[in-house]
Amino acid sequence: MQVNEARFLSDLHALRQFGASGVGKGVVRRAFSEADLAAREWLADRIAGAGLAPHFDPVGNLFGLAPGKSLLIGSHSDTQPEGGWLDGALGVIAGLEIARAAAEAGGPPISVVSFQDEEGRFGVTTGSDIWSGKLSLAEADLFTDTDGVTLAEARQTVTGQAGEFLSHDRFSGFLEMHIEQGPWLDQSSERIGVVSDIVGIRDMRITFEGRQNHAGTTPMHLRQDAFQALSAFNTKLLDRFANVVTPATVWTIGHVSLHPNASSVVPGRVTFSMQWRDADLDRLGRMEQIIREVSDEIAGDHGVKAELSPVLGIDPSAMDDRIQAAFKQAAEEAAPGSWRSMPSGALHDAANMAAVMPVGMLFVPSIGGISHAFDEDTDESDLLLGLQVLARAARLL
Ligand code: HGY
Ligand code: MN
Ligand code: MN
Repeated sequence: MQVNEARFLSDLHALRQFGASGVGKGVVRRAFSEADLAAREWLADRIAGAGLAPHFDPVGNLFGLAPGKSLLIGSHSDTQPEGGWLDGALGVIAGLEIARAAAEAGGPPISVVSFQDEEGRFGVTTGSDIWSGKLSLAEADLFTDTDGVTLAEARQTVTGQAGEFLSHDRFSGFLEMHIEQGPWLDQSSERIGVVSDIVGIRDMRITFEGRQNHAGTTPMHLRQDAFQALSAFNTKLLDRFANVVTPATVWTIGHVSLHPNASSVVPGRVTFSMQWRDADLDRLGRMEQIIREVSDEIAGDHGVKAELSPVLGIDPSAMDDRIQAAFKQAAEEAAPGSWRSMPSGALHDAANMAAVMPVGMLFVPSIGGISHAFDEDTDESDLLLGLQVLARAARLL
């Protein structure tokens, strides 16, 4: 099996054109958007051209299937509202190239996948959450994006082409190559990361409902101001978390929707995302407890009503030992002394797949440690080295 580097790079750049933002190599390709659906059609054509069978499942995960039992390689091709060109796309196109090269060589049987909504427009990693069986399609159909669109509505666009959910038994394991999206490889000038574990994540929405009123006439002491409640919530949360977190723990309020969002109106309502990540399951639980306590206290102090959504998430997961060993051997052969074993602070479909089959992940460096931003990038030589290490490991396995 011989991978074709020029064909791999050409496909990677072709995928970037779907939803190209016009800012550097940035991409806007949210799950189920026009750009995402067009990219999936293009990918299905490339899959068919590679001699693999394209298969869409009911949530829009796209597979390129080799006959019989196969190794599955891939990632996702949707992006954040402002995304880079490599997050997800790299792993999908690397999977396509290796599956194509294997088909040309007459084996081994390798299939490719592009999961749908890894970036959590609706859930956390929606397509693989559902396929892994952790979440039912019926439950997920009720999830809404930040504009109130449900997954059921969004996936109407793909139900026409959808087949069944595939059996996990079809696959002997799952490999995902990804950009690191953090600073460690870039800072150390190492070129490959072999992932040991993926941290756990929890994600929810919180609403503080106060009283909308006139910003000139309402005395400060009579206000039930939703923004002030959020501001105080954040301050109190930092203070309480300090007793529980480690330097590796992270948490983010990344989406805030303030109503009615006008300068002369005391805000009556705020809805915001609350996300936290850590490698320790117990710590994730203690942080949730603190979030609930602080919400209650803020509701009392500010005269607002706190509503907390159900908590979504993925537990911390370990990568398969045998696959890690194959990656380490392949990395040492291709880049002697220039790789490391490391945990993943970002979430990946591999974390869901670890519950149903042996899984491994490979990282290449992110320039400046930047991702989930238009200027995310990686040196071309590192993209090609990653492809070669992934192909070597696939052969070893
Ligand atoms: O947020 C994450 O870690 C992933 O990119 N969805
Ligand atoms: Mn990703
Ligand atoms: Mn991402």
